[in-house]
Formats: sequence, structure tokens, C-alpha cells
Amino acid sequence: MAEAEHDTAGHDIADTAEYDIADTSEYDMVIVGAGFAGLYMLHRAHKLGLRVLVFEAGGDVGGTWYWNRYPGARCDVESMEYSYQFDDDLQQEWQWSERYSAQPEILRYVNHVADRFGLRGYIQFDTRVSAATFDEATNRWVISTDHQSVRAQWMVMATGCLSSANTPAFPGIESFAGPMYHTGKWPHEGVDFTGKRVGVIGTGSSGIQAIPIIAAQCTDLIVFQRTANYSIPAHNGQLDRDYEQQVKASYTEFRAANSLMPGAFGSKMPRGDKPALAVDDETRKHDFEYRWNEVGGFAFLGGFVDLLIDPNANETAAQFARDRIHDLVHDQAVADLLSPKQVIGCKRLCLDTGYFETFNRDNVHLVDISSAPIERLTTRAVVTGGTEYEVDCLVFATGFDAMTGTLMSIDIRGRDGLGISDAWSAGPRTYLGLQVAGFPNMFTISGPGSPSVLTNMIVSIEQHVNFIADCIAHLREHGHARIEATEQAQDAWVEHVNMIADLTLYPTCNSWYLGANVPGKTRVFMPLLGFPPYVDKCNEVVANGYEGFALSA
Ligand code: N01
Repeated sequence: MAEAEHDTAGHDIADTAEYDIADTSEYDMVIVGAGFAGLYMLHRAHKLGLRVLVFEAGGDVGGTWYWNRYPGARCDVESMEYSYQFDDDLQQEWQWSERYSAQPEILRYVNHVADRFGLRGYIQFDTRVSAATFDEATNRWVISTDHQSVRAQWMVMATGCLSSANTPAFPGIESFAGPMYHTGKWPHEGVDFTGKRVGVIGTGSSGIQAIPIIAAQCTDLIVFQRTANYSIPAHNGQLDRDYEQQVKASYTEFRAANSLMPGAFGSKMPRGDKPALAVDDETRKHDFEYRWNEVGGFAFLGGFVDLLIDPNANETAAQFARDRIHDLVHDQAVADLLSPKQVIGCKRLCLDTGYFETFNRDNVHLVDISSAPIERLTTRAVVTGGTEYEVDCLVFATGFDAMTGTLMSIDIRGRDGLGISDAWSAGPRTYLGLQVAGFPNMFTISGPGSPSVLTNMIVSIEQHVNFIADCIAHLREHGHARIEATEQAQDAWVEHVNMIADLTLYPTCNSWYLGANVPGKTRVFMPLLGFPPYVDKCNEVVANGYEGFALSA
């Protein structure tokens, strides 16, 4: 490895990593996952001069964007923001084509990054980690896949927040004779729905993006809806080149402004500073209309400061959205079914292109399963409310075992043989979403207890990776071989995360943020609200000598 220098940000730089991953089974760091998080972690670790191996279950880089190839898959955060900021040349040179990027373009970008920074050669693809055990005598993790075991001082779980597809165990599912697809594990060769009768189960972000496109292709589409969802027009289109130039001319300032936003994005979105009920009805309606008709997307909830805090304020936005659904959908009985009853924004807000209008098509049928759940599948049908709905194929847009599913599917054993599933049996517990007490030298990127899924994920990922890389540099400099979150710091942190969530309307509905979509999962609000105070807390922890972590030789 070349000798370390320093870049302008003070990071150690080694020119290139020079080792062969096949030469050894001993590494400084093993990273699990080669999505946005794993790739940047690998890059930073190389700059520290570490020997790193990445295990990736998929056949290539990309994580979420490798797996989620369903029709219409697109990012809801704008292209000029949904990208890495660690390298100025990269962000200046890459050119996005649309305001919101589609999955194939994002996947091309991830591949470009992997090649540009020479990362691919350190990743073992098609390899799923099944177990990891901490060896206390040597302060090493022993990490196992189905055909090998390696050892590493640091283990970084870059496994993603939405990476374990949730396919409900509908009775009779094994007897269904047609093809079944999950949006989160879409076939790479694509699916041609021409001439087919298709059933889609699920109306979250994935379903809402896929339904208009499948509807335009298939003969008949039946949408099985358990909970109606709010969706705001995306107003997607070609990226405005003037806007691109404007952002690129001051990208650093733009990124800095975004990092001060609660979700680490949207500094250029129009934002109000008043409570919703502090203005008269006409003013409020005018603001909602402007956001719905002209701006689009998440900006819809940015007009008033209390929409996610005060139920009465929230209801004004919710009713506005329901009224728009009734404008867009011709059959008012169908519009009623498509109108959500829960608080708006409590479940992740969706963005769409023509979703509600799709229900005006003659070949699209909505089946409300809120009070009569799917009873069973037969060879050719979905049965609910005593009716058999015949379909040729099924699309499960049924989401994920979010935030904990992938981590708990690996047999991770920390100190004294403690298993992660036992440690988290009453819900995930972490310190800063970065470490779990009892699991020394293991880091989680965008883990539960960090802002993660409530933010622009790439910004959160970069902040976590920088924390971890700087932490390891600090430990090495001070002769420490081990770091572990203390129980005390973790308990206080979990309490803090819950306290913040309880100040809002987020815990009031059955969202995946609470694990409510997976039967039997403990109901705990998993992400932390508010990116800027979180970053301040991390910086304070570092300034106080990694307060809340036990460091040892
Ligand atoms: O999953 P979801 P998703 N019977 O959990 C229904 C991100 N994302 O893949 O609401 C019948 O939101 C379930 O019903 P209910 C984004 O963060 C981002 O759509 O639980 N129905 C719901 O309607 C998003 O929030 C982007 O009552 C069942 C649906 O399936 C997250 O991923 C794009 C059921 C699942 O919705 C997850 O989105 C896509 C059952 N047994 C995703 N079980 C972009 O940035 C579940 N459902 C664009």
C-alpha cells in the first residue's frame, strides 16, 4: 500500500489499494454490502490503508438499485441531490437526465463510481454472509458465508435499510401456478405483461410507481389495496440544464444548505414558517395548490411547520389531498376507496406520475382488502371477501422487513455469544445507529436509531462512513484495538429516539417505520427524526473523545 498523505479535508490518502483479496483470509475490515454505503466505506477504508474485503449477495454493485428493477422504479429525491458529494470532480462531471432519476440511470452511476475509484476488485459478488462471531481473545470478527470464513478486526454492516423483501405468507401461495414477482427482487431480464391479467398486492411507493406502467401494458390489472396511501404528483421531466449549471456552480454551498434541512435534502424547496391554522383557509388552500400543481413531491408538506405535529393542522393537508383524489378519479366510489384515512406523512409520502388517473382506465380494477384480507391464493386466483379474482401473474409490492430484517437474518454473535436477534428481541437498540452494545468493532451504516430512511440516504451514508473511518483512524493513532458502545449510552439514545418520535404524529399509524407491516415484529419507531441535530450529536461525541463508547487496547 502506498504511504499515507493527507487530502484537504484531512483524510489519509493512499494512492491505490495494492492487494489481492484472494491471497488471505485475514483482513482489517470486512464490509457486508456493495450498495452506496459499502462502496464509499471501501473507498474511505482504502484511503486509511486498510486491507478490505466486501461481501455482496448480488451479482454486481448497487444494492437497492441492483434489486429494485420493477417498472417505474425511480428515486423520490431529486437527481442533483441524490448522489455522492465526497468527490467534487465526480459531482461536476456526472450528468443526470431527469429531475428524478430512474433506476437504470442510478445503477449506471453506481457502476461508474465503482470503476472510477477502482473498487470492483475488492468485492466478492454472489456471496451471502450467513454468520459472524466475535472472537474476544483476538478482537477479530469471524465472518462466514456458505463456503468460506474470513477474519477481520472491523466489520461494517452496509446491508441497507430496505433489503429484506417481505412476501406475506398467504395461505395457498405455493399452489399459485403463474409467475410471482416481488418489486424488491425484480427479474433482471424484465417482465412482459402484454396479454396478461395481473394482480398487484400493495400500494406503497413501489406499487404506486409500478401500477401505472403495468396498467398500460397488461390486459387487466387488479390492485389489491389494504391501506390507501397519499401520493403527490412528482412533476418529473427532463432536468433543467440552467438549474443544473446553477447547482454545479456552487455545489459545496448547495450541499451544505441541504445538510441543514431535517431530511438532509430540499434546501431549494419553498418552505413556510407558520403553523397551518395561523393562516386563513384561502391562504392555506392557495399554498397547498401551489405545492400540488407546480412544485410537486415532498415539498407538499413543507408549507407549514406543524403538519407532522398537530393533528388539526395535518387534517387540512390530508383533506386537500383527498379532494384532489376525488378530482382525479372519475368514479367517486373508487375515489373514496383510494382516499387515505390516516394522518398524511405518517406513512412515507409517495410521489407518482399518473397513479390516481390510472384508476380511470377500463382495464384497472381496485379491490379493497382493508376489512376482508386476502384469504388464500388458488392456482389461478386471489380470494378475498369470498370472491375469486382470476389472474395470470402476481406482483408483490408488499415492501420490506425494514431496518432490522437483513441484520437479524445473519447469525451475528457478539461478546459472550450474545446473538443480535436476542439483543433486539424487543426492538432494535443501538447507540447513534452506529453500534450495538455487546458487539465490539461492528458498525452499522444508517442503522436503526439514525436518521437514515427519513433523509436523503446518500447524505446519511456519507456522514456515517466518515464517522466510522475517522473513528478507526483515531483508534489506530491512539493504540486502541477495540471500540464498543456502552449499555448506558445506548439506553439513553434509544430513549431519546423514542422521545423525539413521540413529539410527532409518526407513531400514529401502521407504518414500516414502526415495523407494523411485518406480522409479529415488535412495534418500535426505528429511525431518528432530524438530521442536523444528529450530526451535532455525533460531532460532540467525537469532540468528547468518543463519549459513550468504550475504547480499549
Ligand atoms: O413498501 P411499503 P414499498 N396483505 O411497505 C401492503 C422506499 N422506496 O416497497 O400499508 C395486503 O411502503 C401494504 O399495506 P399496509 C420508500 O422508503 C422508495 O412500496 O401495510 N397488503 C402496503 O400497501 C418506501 O416507503 C422509492 O396496510 C399488504 C404495501 O404492501 C419503502 O421503500 C421507491 C400485506 C407495502 O408498501 C417501501 O416501499 C420505492 C398483506 N399481507 C420504495 N403486507 C423511491 O424513492 C403488506 N401489504 C421512489
